[in-house]
Amino acid sequence: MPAAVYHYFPVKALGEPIRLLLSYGGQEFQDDRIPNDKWPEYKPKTPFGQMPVLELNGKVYTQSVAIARYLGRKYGLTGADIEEDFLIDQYVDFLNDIRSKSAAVHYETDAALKAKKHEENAKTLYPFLLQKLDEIIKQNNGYLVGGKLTWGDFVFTGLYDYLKVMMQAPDLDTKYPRFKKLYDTVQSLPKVKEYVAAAPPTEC
Ligand SMILES: N[C@@H](CCC(=O)N[C@@H](CS)C(=O)NCC(=O)O)C(=O)O
Repeated sequence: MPAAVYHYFPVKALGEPIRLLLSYGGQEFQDDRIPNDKWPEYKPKTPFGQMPVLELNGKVYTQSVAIARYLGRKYGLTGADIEEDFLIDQYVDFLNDIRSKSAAVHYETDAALKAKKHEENAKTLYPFLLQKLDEIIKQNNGYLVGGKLTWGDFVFTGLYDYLKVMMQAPDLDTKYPRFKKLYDTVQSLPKVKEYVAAAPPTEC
């Protein structure tokens, strides 16, 4: 068995930040993309009945943010002090709030209700949240925290395509060029770039 096996669905979504971090850290891993029809078989073997799950050096890790923070520490992608570490946590939680608010609409099964909820969010909530996020990146010289690369930037980049789809915002790159610039910065890190080039293409 390889030293690392990473289990997630065959999409980016919540799983991609960890694939990007493992790649950045030069950690070879088996990218085990479990399709929906195979999930019921694997689910009972996971710690909490959910993915992502990372097997590394004989240990099992789960919870996407905890894993991202752990790999961030491992690969020197933390803040300069506990104040910056706090800010990374704060902004990663904020990103996940944006994710869960847009997911609540994206996964709504009643089409009319979905359209209504989307219209409401697109009018005020999404612009409010996205402007806040843009301001954070502006104040931090193109990154989330401290004007330098941290594991929070990997969470942002990994979630970005998923957020675009869930918010029905294909124009996010042009509306908020700082988002695209940060995304490109992370995606063009040499080892990350190698992973991205070889990864199966998925919309989000
Ligand atoms: N808090 C968890 C949430 C994990 C989660 O929601 N995983 C979803 C996929 S994104 C899942 O495993 N869904 C299948 C299921 O619950 O059966 C984390 O951040 O890792």
